[in-house]
Amino acid sequence: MSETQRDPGTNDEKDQQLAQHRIDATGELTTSTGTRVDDTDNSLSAGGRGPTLMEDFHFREKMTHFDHERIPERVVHARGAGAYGYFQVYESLSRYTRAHFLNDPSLRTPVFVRFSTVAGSRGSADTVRDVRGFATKFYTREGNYDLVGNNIPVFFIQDGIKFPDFVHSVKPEPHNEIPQAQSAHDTLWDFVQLQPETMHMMMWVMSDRALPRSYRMMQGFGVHTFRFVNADGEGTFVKFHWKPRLGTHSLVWDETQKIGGKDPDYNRRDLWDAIERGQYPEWELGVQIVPESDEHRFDFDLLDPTKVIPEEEVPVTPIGKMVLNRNPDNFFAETEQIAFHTANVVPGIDFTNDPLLQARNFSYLDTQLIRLGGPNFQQLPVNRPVAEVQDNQRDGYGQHYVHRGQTSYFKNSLAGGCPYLADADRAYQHYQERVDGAKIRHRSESFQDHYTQATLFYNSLAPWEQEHLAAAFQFELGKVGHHHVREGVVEHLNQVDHDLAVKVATGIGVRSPEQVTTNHGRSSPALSQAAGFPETVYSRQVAVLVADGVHAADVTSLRSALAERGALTDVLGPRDGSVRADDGSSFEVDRAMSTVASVLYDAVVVPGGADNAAKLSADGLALNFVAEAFKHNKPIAAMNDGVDVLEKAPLPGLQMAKPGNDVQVDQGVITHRGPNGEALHQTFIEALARHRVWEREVATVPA
Ligand code: HDE
Repeated sequence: MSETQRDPGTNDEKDQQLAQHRIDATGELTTSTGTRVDDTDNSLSAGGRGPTLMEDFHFREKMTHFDHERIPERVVHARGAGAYGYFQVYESLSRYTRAHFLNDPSLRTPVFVRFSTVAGSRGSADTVRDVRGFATKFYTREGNYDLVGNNIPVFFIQDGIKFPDFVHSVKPEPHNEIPQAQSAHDTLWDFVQLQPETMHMMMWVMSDRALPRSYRMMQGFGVHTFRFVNADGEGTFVKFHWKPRLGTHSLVWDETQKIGGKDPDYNRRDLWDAIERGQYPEWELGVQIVPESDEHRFDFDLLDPTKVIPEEEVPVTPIGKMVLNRNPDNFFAETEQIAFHTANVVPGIDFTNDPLLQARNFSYLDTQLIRLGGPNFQQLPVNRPVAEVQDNQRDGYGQHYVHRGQTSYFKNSLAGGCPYLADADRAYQHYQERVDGAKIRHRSESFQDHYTQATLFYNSLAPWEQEHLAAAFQFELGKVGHHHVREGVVEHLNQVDHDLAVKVATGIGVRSPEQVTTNHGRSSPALSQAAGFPETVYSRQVAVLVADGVHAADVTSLRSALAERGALTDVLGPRDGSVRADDGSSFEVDRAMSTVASVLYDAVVVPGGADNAAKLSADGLALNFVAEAFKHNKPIAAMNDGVDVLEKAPLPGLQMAKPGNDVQVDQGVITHRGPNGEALHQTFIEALARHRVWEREVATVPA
């Protein structure tokens, strides 16, 4: 987006600060030291066919810089995409926290958010089965605050000392570096079967949560219990939740695998395009507040990051909203070089003794020292706070500040004592928690229940979500070569839910276990993605299949009905350019069908026109398009002769409209034969707003 197209709301303090660092390509080519260059295609050589000369400083500089262009990728969360925006609190939270950005509802705090997958490397596909990172840097006036969360509210392990073991097990195996960005392999599942604290998280990772339709349709969670501290020094436990305005939605497994090939940048592109279109993604930040006096009220430990606080027990209170409204100018400079750290906190936000959080408070700075090449990475434009920085840190690689004066120590008398100590009421004050205990290596007894909440999660899912989860376990364990590992996981599943364990065991060819426990039967409806989301078609993508002879009015009227609600249509033709409409006019297409696929759309429509239908019915690509959309539970609509195309596609025997029928709906396939093509708009739009048609029987569809 050019400077002039920027949303005026983005011209915030961070944007202004970044403006000083932006460079546009203009004028004459120079070396990095500013000497003008008039030939960058031929190196300096002794004669036309002779050796290249050492003296060619332009060649050497160009090549040397190129040779050093790469930095280490993140050891986890290497693949990501990010954007700028703002956060605004609804009402002052001063009762709980003194954080200035959470006290002033008139303030828009600039943010940068980076979404990521965990296991894959920087160039891996977006739509793999994985947790998604959801990291937010708030550039507050009191310093940077980072909320480094995920789209799943629990974690694999309880103590950070297990993190290297866990990551080694999920990453590609070390002998052959296979598989890339996949959890379906022996070492991960071996880790799981030997470390039962992973079970709750594995249930989430095998659920549809690990296949988000869009970063814009994903929840975010701080995971740990954090602490708010108010101006009187009183602490309150807090869990953070991001809730997307568009609801929480997922892809289906077969679809994600195909997108991995058709468009590996699917989630990254979706975020970028939505922001470029001005359809700014939004989330509401909510908190679960737990008074300190309730610390031991729950049947789990608040410090255990493998547990949620069910929303039915402690509701999530919305406290503010975040809007992402500006794409970065340069991926490397901003999205790659941004450095998040759980220990970047501001007064009023503090930690708890969650052993995973404590470990993170060490790891992020440590890893960034090598990833970003030394101790001055906070000076990189994307990382610079908007708050004033005055420290006595000096020198080091890549020092950008020109510190003036004689002193870089505290106390001093030579610089008037500057920088001097801040007043206590402006400075960060660590929460004065009393701690007392012997030095031991021992996991607390209160961390020992690994199954109750795994069962709670499973019980909370809709039947189709449970089916997807069981299929995911079968798929993943089906890729595990070691039989004892498969059996080990089934033993743990048996502790979660016996029927689930039997189902998975049958699918992967291991002996079904004896029932050892009874499912407790409790559920937490808020954990399901099945209901409770806003039904909207805003920013949804609809494919319209056309060929010569299309009844153009069917397309234009649908397109305007969808556009009114913020949905997008792509008219897909047999070739780029245009097709001939049934009234002889020329009708423009957006893309050639062969360059896209049904997996890149939320729904598909076949408009009327006799020739159109005849051509599409004879086109395997079009028939596969429809069948695949059906297989992936997407709404499908057809008008008049367009219904013939659906009848030719390999779909199960569906009820479709006959001439003169009203709108016919069968398993989310909406058809209409009659003079008024608009008759089905409303039904189609409602189906699209519900995201998918989960009750469909898709097993027999060959796609
Ligand atoms: Fe991270 N994690 N993590 N993590 N994490 C990193 O930091 C780590 C954990 C999360 O977009 C690394 O700069 C340890 C939980 C996100 O740049 C590293 C432990 C949660 C991102 C690191 C955890 C996260 C990271 C890699 C267990 C969700 C990407 C590069 C004690 C609440 C941030 C880097 C971005 C990145 C360590 C567990 C989220 C190595 C040791 C739990 C979103 O420092």
